[in-house]
Amino acid sequence: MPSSFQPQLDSFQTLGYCLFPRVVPASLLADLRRSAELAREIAHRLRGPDAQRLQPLSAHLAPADMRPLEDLYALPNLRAALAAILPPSHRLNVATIGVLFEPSQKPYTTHWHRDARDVKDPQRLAAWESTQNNPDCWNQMNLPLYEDTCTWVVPASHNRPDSPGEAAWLASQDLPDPRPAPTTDEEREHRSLDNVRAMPGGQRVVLDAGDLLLYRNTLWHLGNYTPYKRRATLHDNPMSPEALKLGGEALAKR
Ligand SMILES: O=C(O)CCC(=O)C(=O)O
Repeated sequence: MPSSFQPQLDSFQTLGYCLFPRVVPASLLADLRRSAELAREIAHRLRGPDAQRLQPLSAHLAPADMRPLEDLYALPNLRAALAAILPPSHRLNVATIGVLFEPSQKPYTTHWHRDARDVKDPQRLAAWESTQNNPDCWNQMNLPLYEDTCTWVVPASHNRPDSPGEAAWLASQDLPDPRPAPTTDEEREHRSLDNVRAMPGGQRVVLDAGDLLLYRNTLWHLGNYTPYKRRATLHDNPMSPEALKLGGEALAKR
């Protein structure tokens, strides 16, 4: 492993995520943006103007429009970055890549979550916890094609149980919200940010076009979106089919 990846490896292991600047060259960025804009039109047609994603792109785009994504996954520096951080079992598969968009009408935020964890079902929760620290499972990446400040994380939450503050936030979600419902887009935007900032230790991740964010999706995280922040962020799970299946089986357990 090149010693230059050591800071990213330390960050991934201790904080649950790491950033690689400028993985995508400018010429490829242009081609990827063209494919992502085609995907945006399809997402809006299929899922409406506030569609969060289209995934997998391979189910929707013509082979010629998938070519830039194939070129992306062939980039030696992208492959080297993943090889430096992820276990040897990891795989890049262009068939599974998707793209995340901003809403074109209404601001909103996803809830804080650890991907696929079901806290209401003890058996499924135990199954998720049994894979939480399996390095083959739960690896995710974002590759923004425009500057992206939508993703927030709680650094270093990926490999531990909930802190008392996180547990209190979770419990608060079951209580009725005494605040009046927002009526304007600006009130909605502020309410989203209030909800984002209610999680102790939450931090915004700042990415520029062409950067790579690699993270454990066992990390507390969310996406906070507004129509005026243009977004087309490629999104995938660089894991082996076996690791994907293992995670899926843990989740399906009853
Ligand atoms: O938009 C993001 O970066 C995160 C999205 C996310 O966590 C989700 O959709 O579950």
